[in-house]
Amino acid sequence: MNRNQALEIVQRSLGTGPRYQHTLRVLETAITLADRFGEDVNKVELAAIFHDYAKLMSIDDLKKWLLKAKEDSRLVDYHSELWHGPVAAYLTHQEFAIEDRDVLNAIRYHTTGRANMSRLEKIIFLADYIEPQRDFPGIDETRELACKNLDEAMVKALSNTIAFLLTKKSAIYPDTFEAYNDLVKKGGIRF
Ligand code: DGI
Ligand code: FE
Ligand code: FE
Repeated sequence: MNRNQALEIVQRSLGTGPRYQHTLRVLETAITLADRFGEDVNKVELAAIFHDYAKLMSIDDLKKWLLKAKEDSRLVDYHSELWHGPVAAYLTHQEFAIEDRDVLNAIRYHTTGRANMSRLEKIIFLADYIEPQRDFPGIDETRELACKNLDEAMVKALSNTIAFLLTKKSAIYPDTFEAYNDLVKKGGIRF
């Protein structure tokens, strides 16, 4: 499937409004990161275009698809914001015959992160986090780090997200902690 076919499919689900515009910005940001870090641009394009494919689904429908996909049963005990990634990966595979595991995992884990993320997974996670219209505390530092080192940018993005969730007393999905732990340990444990 090429870029335009994928965009057409996603437009049918997201329309051309803000969520689609976000997808286009993630696509451009992800391509910049792919060029910088030598990732396969076709894979990056597919993963970026489909990453929020399920974003506008109702919570009931997302839950139904999680069951059908035999997804991690813990997900239903965490924030429903996390569910659209796994559902998008399932539907992209089932409905559009995208078979590339790395592409599917980049879509699957863009909401949560996980330990041992591939370069493609990190690129999609970060592009989603730093696309030009995002405005979180600490975003500029994450953008600067993403020009130099994907792992350091990931640690920054994950720690920002975890800190934000702590301020809200939200539960934190274990894969997010595992992504963070994995990357800080690889960078050398600091006490
Ligand atoms: O779909 P987007 O709006 O583009 O962004 P996203 O896919 O990153 O949305 C996931 C959001 O879910 C994230 O920004 C914060 C929220 N969230 C709630 N619980 C968790 C969580 N994010 C992570 N990583 N881990 C959680 O446990
Ligand atoms: Fe998302
Ligand atoms: Fe997104």
